[in-house]
Amino acid sequence: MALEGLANGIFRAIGRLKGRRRLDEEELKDMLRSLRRALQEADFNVRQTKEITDRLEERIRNEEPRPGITLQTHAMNILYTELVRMLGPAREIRPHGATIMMVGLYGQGKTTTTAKLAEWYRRRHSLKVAVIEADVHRPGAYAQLKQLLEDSSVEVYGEPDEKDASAIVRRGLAKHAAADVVIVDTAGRHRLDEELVEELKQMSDLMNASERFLVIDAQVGQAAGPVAASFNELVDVNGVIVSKLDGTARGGGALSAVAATGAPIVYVGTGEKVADIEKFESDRFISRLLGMGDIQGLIDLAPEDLDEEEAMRLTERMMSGRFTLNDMYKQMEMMSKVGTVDRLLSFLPANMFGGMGAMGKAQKEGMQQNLEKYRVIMDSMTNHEKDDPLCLKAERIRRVAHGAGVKEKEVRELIAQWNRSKKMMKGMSGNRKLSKQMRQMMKSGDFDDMQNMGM
Ligand SMILES: Nc1nc2c(ncn2[C@@H]2O[C@H](COP(=O)(O)OP(=O)(O)OP(=O)(O)O)[C@@H](O)[C@H]2O)c(=O)[nH]1
Ligand SMILES: [Mg+2]
Repeated sequence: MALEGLANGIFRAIGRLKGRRRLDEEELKDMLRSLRRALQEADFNVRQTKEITDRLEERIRNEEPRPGITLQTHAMNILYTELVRMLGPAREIRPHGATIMMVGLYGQGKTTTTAKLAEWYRRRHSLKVAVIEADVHRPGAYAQLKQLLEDSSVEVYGEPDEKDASAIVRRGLAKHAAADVVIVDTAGRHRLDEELVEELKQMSDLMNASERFLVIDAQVGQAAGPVAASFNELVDVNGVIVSKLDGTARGGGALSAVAATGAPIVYVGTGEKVADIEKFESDRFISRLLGMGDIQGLIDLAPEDLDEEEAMRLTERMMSGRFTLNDMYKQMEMMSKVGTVDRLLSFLPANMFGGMGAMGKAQKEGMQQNLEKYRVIMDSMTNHEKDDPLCLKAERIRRVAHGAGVKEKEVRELIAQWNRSKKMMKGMSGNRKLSKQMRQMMKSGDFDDMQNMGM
């Protein structure tokens, strides 16, 4: 997960409140100091760090947690609100009909992000997408973009030998006039100099770009602020994409510094692969960071071949408290389609699956291997057994193990896993606030009120 260090730091600080009803002066100071350190390590600046910790201190001193809410949850909720406020409201992008110009300094991830966005719009919005490579300075830019999209039906336009970027854009736009959305990758620079400014302005005018997306590497931390501000002034950036959030401890600083300039963060990059992009909405992002889960993000993550209706049916059943081995099987099937378990778990509340969200890396890898094995075992079961795993006593277990070519112990493990998942599902369906929200969400098809469910 991105910003893992920050999350751990916050958990360490707020974790001191676990099981406590109040704090003495020294404990409170200790907790705030530890939180301050976590924020600073994530490269939040001094002012932002102070703002957040001051607010927390004030509210912990003066507010009683609502009845039934522990001091720890109370503190988490305060932090949630403060961080969301700091990162600002989301901006909705309507890609249909858009012409998008990508801008940014050298090596920030423009070309990679161009491919990521193209795939995102093709997959998530079912749009016909074309990309144009207009970087005439970086050798091999066209080949790079082409390669990133080699498995995709996105059209890649480029003229590797042409030196005039505007000419490429003009011809590319003409050729792909029928595309629903066109994304143009441009050249980077060492810094924003006159020449680049001219080139960008010219190109922006030429393509009449409806979106001007600035790509900034999260690694630069707070320095992302001035970069965003200067690009903003020149080409009126209307969306910032913070890339490489996966590879740095300083991402918190980059995000907060960009937000402070007033330019909305619209996506974040979380890896080198084309699929490693996420829509950025501060509330959902922070909710995940603080282990509260992000259901919409989970749905966004699902690949196109995931049966959404099936996912809904499954959710409904989960909420009803009924959960057969078949349900778990389907759930696992979805998980394996989504990609790594690790990625999936980062979207779930930390206490889901009996704390699986907080599993170590080795444990998570272990789980991935288990998925395969469980699948084989279940294939040896009758439907009745999958519906009602409790009927699996010694003799049936022996038969299933034999059929699947595994040890009996492994069949028992599967049943134990199902038992744990079932308990967790029960816990969720017992959470009335959550069930109500889930049901409403399913009825209205509006997922936005799923945020901060406080599971
Ligand atoms: N880990 C990680 N790496 C990324 C991400 N986005 C881009 N990269 C890597 O960063 C490097 C530079 O990315 P490019 O897309 O070539 O950057 P660029 O801005 O087009 O670079 P120039 O065209 O040279 O200015 C590549 O090695 C990418 O794989 C990300 O979100 N996470
Ligand atoms: Mg490039």
